[in-house]
Amino acid sequence: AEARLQEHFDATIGRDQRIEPRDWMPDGYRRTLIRQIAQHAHSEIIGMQPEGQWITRAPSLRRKAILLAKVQDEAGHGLYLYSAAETLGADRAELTEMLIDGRQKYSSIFNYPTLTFADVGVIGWLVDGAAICNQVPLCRSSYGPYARAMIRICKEESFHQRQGYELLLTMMRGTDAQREMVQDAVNRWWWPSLMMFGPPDDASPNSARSMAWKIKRHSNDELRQRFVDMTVPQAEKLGVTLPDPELRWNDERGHYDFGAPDWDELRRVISGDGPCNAERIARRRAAHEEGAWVREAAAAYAAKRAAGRRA
Ligand code: FAQ
Repeated sequence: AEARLQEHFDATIGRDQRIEPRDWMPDGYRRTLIRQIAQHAHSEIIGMQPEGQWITRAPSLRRKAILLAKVQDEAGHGLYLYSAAETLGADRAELTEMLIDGRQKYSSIFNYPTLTFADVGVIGWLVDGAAICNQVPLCRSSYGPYARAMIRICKEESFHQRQGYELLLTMMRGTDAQREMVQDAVNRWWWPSLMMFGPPDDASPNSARSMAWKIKRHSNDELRQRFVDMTVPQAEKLGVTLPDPELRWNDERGHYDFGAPDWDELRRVISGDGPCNAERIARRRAAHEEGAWVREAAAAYAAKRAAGRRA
């Protein structure tokens, strides 16, 4: 019977149709999806912190309103994604526990500090730009609830990217000091943004399997190249320099050549030793503990309602 189920699953993937929660799926497929979706959800939730720190220091009411909306969207994305993971049988409370005790990962990018308000613009432009590059193909991921969640998330990410680019355009029209702030932020965020796409293909243990299952549609290096090609003209328009001496157009390939990120740095940051890892997790743990009374009250209220209905 298992062989027939496997055959049906393979045929569904082969026809580019979606796998839905009630369908049979191989254990490895389920595990891989829970891993990737949970990491993605954790990234959205931890990703609220670097920019969130600027909400009280935004330079105008308009910038504050935009930033508040963006950070709230990220909370929404996290909740959406936890729900998608729950359709696979994962327990959200358990996923949160695994995040705060270090058993599950979140994106390396959120372990870098936001030093000036220009960082808010550069996160929108580069980090959300990279996120879009990576996530648009996930709208065609083989698992239905994940793919559908990505559609809405990508629409919101595109607003996030634009608000960042518009912020930077405004700063570049400002004073020399503002232009220097933008360039400094670009220098600090460029390489970590390239690392968001993951290790190079020959060092990416999950890629081949995930691509065969059509969870991932492109390899890490393909998407990294796509991001570079998309971003270089935007940098020129903005008037900033990307900090890579090897960056140049390659006519033969029809793509930009670029230097290699520091893969040791990525390994260090992923394994918990980045500039802000400890701070990010401590903040998340504190928020979880401070929220315990809300969860208890909600559970008590639900129990009371259920008892009332039985009476
Ligand atoms: N950071 O074999 P692969 C956002 C891990 S966007 C940390 O290549 P895979 C929006 C990887 O998990 C950011 N860990 O793995 C936003 C694996 O570890 P494991 C979130 C990384 O899964 C913007 C190991 O290394 N986006 O939040 C990283 O095939 C602004 C080997 O790697 C997503 O999660 C990394 N950079 O490919 C929010 C997108 N790279 O689990 C707020 C969905 C790799 O075996 C503000 N995810 N690792 O122990 C994906 O597309 C994939 O999971 C990749 C990694 C491409 C990230």
